[in-house]
Amino acid sequence: MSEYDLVVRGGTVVNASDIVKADVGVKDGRIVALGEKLGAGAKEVDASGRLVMPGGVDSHCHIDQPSSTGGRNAETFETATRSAACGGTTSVICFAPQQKGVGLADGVAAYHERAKSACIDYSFHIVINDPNDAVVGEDLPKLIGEGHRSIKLFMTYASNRVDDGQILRILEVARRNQALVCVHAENHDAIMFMTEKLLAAGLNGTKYHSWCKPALVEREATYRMIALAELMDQPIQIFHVTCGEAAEEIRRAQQRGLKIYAETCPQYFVLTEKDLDRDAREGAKFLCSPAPRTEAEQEALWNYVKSGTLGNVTSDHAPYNIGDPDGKFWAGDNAPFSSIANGVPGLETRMPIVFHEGVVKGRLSLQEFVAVTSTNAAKLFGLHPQKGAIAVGADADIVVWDAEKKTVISQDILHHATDYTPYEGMEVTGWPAATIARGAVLWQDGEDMCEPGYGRFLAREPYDYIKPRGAFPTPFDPVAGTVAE
Ligand code: DUC
Ligand code: ZN
Ligand code: ZN
Repeated sequence: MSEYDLVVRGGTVVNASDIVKADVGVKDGRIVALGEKLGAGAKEVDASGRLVMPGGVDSHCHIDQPSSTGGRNAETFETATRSAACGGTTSVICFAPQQKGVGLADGVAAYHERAKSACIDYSFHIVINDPNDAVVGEDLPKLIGEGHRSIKLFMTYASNRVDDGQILRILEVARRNQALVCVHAENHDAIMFMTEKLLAAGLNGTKYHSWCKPALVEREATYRMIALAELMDQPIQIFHVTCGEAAEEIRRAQQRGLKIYAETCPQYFVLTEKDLDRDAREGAKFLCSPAPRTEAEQEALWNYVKSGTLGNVTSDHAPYNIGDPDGKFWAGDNAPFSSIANGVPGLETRMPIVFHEGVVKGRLSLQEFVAVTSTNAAKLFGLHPQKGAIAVGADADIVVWDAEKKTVISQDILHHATDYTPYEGMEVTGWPAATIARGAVLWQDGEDMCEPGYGRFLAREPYDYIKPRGAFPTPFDPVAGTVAE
């Protein structure tokens, strides 16, 4: 009988902390041995000449979810997670949104049902757009207690946005119940004002999407959100940072010891506002929020990734079909930029683009690549060391990486259900040779072996990153209602 269920043999194991040559032995879905010349596995994956890294943890993806700006999401949990696995990702955290007219608990239960077709493990951020008494007093504490340890709020989008008073209520309930608050930070009123003015001036094209929401609307909202979090002593994560000026606010807050975390996304490394300056059919492929910026901002972002201000890189996968009347153009073929569904698909291309732009171009070490694509998100969302590490006792979530393989990204080779990729024609070096999730091989040398329903819900217990600092700006604790001695 074989000693192991699976051995990944002969590769170079890269963790966020170090690099070693080792075989990886797997039993019952977990890593049980790391070492030289391990005994036989019932199954063996040859990793010689390849990197063996923790499977990706993509902590920001919109799957089978209604859009904030109209349009039908193009993916089911099956298609999205299949595509993620083929791109080296083994866990996703997506969104269970509060839906109008449906109690929060019922809405979340409906998402658990949909997610039953997932091919890889998953967890949820609970999206709150109406923090009423029932939600903050009853539903949310219960859901957090059941392992949904992160909340998402939007500072913009008419259908989702919460105002500063509502934000404070959400921060309060998160602090009381130990959950992280994740934020889409853009100034809603400024965006609406600019949009009205642009449309009134006849400037409707996709190019003007970036004009209605310049970097300063992101910087202002980021700064405001940090201030509100500081007032409540509540850890937060700022989602999809696109520019140096917002990242700088985050850096300053971190330097003062505040628990402010932040991510960026591959689209902000490789797309710019020039991609929006095309006819609507083409421009819509790149239309996402916040808007893609400039090449100078791309370089600025890398510096903040390198220094750790921006700790993880997520896909913000938000797929809307170009050719579907309910997709990007749900409001009609001639819709202005303000009525085109926001978002780009990217679960499958996230790791290859970060590897190419980061490691191949000399901006990141291999360990930093692992940190920003896997380990840091696992830590930030309470999944580490079960996820995000090649270590004895961890889940056997592994990507075997071919660092030499050149691939031209194109719609033909991807496994998502979206009808385009914004990265069509981009050549990258580095692609997953095999993806293994809890010991099962899901993808190997071009063959997809994903099984719908294999993925499991990841309930999350309280953990260090979401513990408050224990310091308010005044002696008054607004959560407990007490005054410090
Ligand atoms: N912006 C969002 O806020 N969410 C999904 C996609 C997008 O572009
Ligand atoms: Zn967002
Ligand atoms: Zn998003």
